Amino acid sequence: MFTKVLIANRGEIALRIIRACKELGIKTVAVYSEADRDALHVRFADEDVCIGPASPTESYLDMQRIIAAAEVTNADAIHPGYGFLAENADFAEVCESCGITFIGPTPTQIRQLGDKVNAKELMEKAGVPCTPGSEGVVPTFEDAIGIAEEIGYPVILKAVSGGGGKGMRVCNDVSELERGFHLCTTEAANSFNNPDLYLEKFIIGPHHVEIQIIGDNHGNYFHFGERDCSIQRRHQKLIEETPSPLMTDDLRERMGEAAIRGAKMVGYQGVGTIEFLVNEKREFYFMEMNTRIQVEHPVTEEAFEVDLINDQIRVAAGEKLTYKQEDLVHKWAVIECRINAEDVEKDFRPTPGKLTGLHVPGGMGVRVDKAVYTGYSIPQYYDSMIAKLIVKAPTRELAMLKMRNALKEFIIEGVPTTIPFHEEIFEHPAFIKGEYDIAFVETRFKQKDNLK
Ligand code: MV4
Repeated sequence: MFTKVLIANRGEIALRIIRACKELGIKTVAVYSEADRDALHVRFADEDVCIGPASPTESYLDMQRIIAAAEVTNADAIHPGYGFLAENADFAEVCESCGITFIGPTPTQIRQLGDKVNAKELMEKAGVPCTPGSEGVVPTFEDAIGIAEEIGYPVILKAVSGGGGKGMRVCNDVSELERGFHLCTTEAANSFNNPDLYLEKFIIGPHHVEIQIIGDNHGNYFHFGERDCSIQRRHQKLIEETPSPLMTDDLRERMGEAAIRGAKMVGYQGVGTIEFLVNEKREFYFMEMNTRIQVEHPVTEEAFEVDLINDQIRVAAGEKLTYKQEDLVHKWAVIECRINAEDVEKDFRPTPGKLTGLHVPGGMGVRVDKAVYTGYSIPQYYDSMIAKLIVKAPTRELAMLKMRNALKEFIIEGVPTTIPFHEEIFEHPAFIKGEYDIAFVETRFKQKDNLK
């Protein structure tokens, strides 16, 4: 096992990782920017190193500074958390070459799955259902038209190096495809340094359902069911839940098995998530694979009563997983609300500032993952998520009731937050019935803002 882990992150995930390390008897090193001197991850780690100014590129994204911090503190592993350097294959490689374990998959695996066309080809080979579309990169606009005519409109153009919704365009006919092809190519070249596009049939009205998996380096693979992440806005997830309202035991087993086949195909090591689109007919299609621990991992932890960060660290240290798939049972209905410092009335604009008052909900089945406290000033430089409210109950109805009560108890003074948004969602008849898809917030959830 590691003796000292450096956490190359901040906020609630840094605290989550520090806690897991403490329970494993591992010493911790926090790194922080000048904007994070008063952050809790600095206070709770055994050691801390200031790595630079507030700007992420000069601190949490600066590989050299992070490696230097690991070397001076003699850390034997780095946990990247999510975001920042978590899916940076070059960083994983630099860690390796410095004799520091990167807690995550290998650089090759990150690279293979970060290239969306390559990932899709691998999944297809593994027998994971994929969306009909181009075989690899579409070289020209003429090729795109040919493929679109074969598979039928609407189609979606995607950047090979894209992700998180950037560099995508839906096209309903030839003229939209012509325009879209050029716009998307330019956008991809500018954003990802790679103009390559591929094309897929556009799946209408699906859920975003992702499967949590883990692999050790002894050839053992397990899945922990699904999270439904369809409640999102501009590709920012707002609510995640399990079970998915459209899940059945049979579908969970089939998606779980498909996810494991995909992971096995690359010899995947660590925790990972396979994202799928699932339509009303419960047909599922591979979207992409995330090679990191995700924000919403507590949903799975609570539903299955597992500790994914603990498992992640242990497999990175070479330990063998001792689960049996049949022992991994879905025990609870779990819902997570992301509480962001954002003004819902002003197009979800971030609202950094001082937290003058804070009351956190509690009680049975209520978990709050956060790193803020009364008097803390939320910096402007980073993500606006300040807390995750996670509730679990025997049924979805009871979990929703618990969430409504917990949201009422959650008092944050000083900055506007997304709590009022969540309160509205949990009163929405369609959401309550589980009748939603990935377009719910932007189309069917009526907000004053959306009506303009
Ligand atoms: C799609 C799709 C419909 N059909 N692919 C969005 C993020 C990126 N990972 C892929 N995305 C989509 N791919 C096909 N063939 C719809 C989306 C999509 C989406 C997916 C999940 C959650 C929110 C979304 C919002 C808009 C579009």
